[in-house]
Amino acid sequence: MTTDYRKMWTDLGVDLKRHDTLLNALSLIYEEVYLSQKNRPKGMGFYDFVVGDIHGIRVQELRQHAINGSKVVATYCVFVPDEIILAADAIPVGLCAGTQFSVPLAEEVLPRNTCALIKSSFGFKLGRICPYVQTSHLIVGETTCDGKKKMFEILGEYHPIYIMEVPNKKTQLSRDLWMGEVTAFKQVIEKLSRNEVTVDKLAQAIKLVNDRRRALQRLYNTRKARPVPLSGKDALLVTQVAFYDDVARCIQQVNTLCDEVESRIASGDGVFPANAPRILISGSPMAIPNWKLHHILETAGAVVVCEESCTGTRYFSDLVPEDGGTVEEQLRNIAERYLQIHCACFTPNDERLDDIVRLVREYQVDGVVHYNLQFCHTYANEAVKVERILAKEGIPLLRIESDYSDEDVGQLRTRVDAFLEMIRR
Ligand code: BJ8
Repeated sequence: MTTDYRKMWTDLGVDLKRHDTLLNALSLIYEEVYLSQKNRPKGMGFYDFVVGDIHGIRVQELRQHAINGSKVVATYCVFVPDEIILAADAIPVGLCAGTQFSVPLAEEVLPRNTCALIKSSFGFKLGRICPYVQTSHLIVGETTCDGKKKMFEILGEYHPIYIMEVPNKKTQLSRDLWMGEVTAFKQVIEKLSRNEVTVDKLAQAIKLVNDRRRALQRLYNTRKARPVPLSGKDALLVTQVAFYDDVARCIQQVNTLCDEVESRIASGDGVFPANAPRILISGSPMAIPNWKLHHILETAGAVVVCEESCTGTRYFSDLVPEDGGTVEEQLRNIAERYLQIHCACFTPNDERLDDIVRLVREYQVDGVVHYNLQFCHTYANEAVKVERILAKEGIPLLRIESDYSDEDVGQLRTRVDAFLEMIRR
């Protein structure tokens, strides 16, 4: 990193000592996990730069927006509609919560038997480690799972917070409740930003966020090729960065990468041999810098071709219809689209099972790895149904439960090796 951002971080109240330790550790991990890969697309250079500058330029941009009077709205879940935030000239930023670094701090307050994603996000605020949190004017939480819901109550003692109630069913009653929540959220954001969400503004924002979804869909489509033109690790990183990058820049970078990757497909250039076992990972999201499972799989000779998760297909599948003629119609379109996210917080959630089977076929998958973060009860319990449907379809499955620490890496490698051996037979 060439620019010295220390003054900015200090002004934001970041604990520089802890922050230095985090950035040093991240740079070592990135080198080992990412820069060691061979034959990566040139377009990944942008993402190498972004990670190398992870708390630099983007934070500076957000801070400048804030100085100019815009509001920064931080989120943890794909249920919070970016469209509404953007339509009010505010900036959404998806917070990362994928590192073990902030977990011990969180455990001083929260129960240890809480999922790593919850502890990691809480620890970032508690330890004043993340400049994105520090820059934000409001954190928007949700009621998707009990652990998060109760953590947000405590997080509210440290930062302004607003909670959206996500229903647990997809009945008409639940749809009406969710429409009410989306409408109330618009009012909260209008009040925060002091900007009205108009039909024109919302139409522009819907189109912009859809364009990001289209770009990511395009990238994922390239992973259906054999041989695969980019690694699962690289594709995961592109999605992770999309959560906090400027939306227009994200669209442009992803499409540039797609141009290159599509020409690789045309010339038969791949990053793994054509016969490498093709893996679908399904389950809990992997927030940056949680690259553990992808790294284990891809250094064992497999290639991850798709993620059925909120840092994968659930983030960008389904567009918001762009033809709403009134704000109410647009909000209904937004509400309906977001209810198509098949998170395990819903009961029943059989659409997710259908998605997994469909993705296995579309991406020519040889085996599924079901991933759930330790202490995440919704995904752990839903794995029972995933196991049944995949057994019925004759698709091999490996169930992994893990956290952000390195303690189980050896054991995971052994299990992954055995699974790949079984697939190859
Ligand atoms: S829409 S998956 S991003 S809630 S892993 S904190 S569920 S105990 S992250 Fe998620 Fe939204 Fe659903 Fe997606 Fe709780 Fe489970 Fe932890 Fe989780």
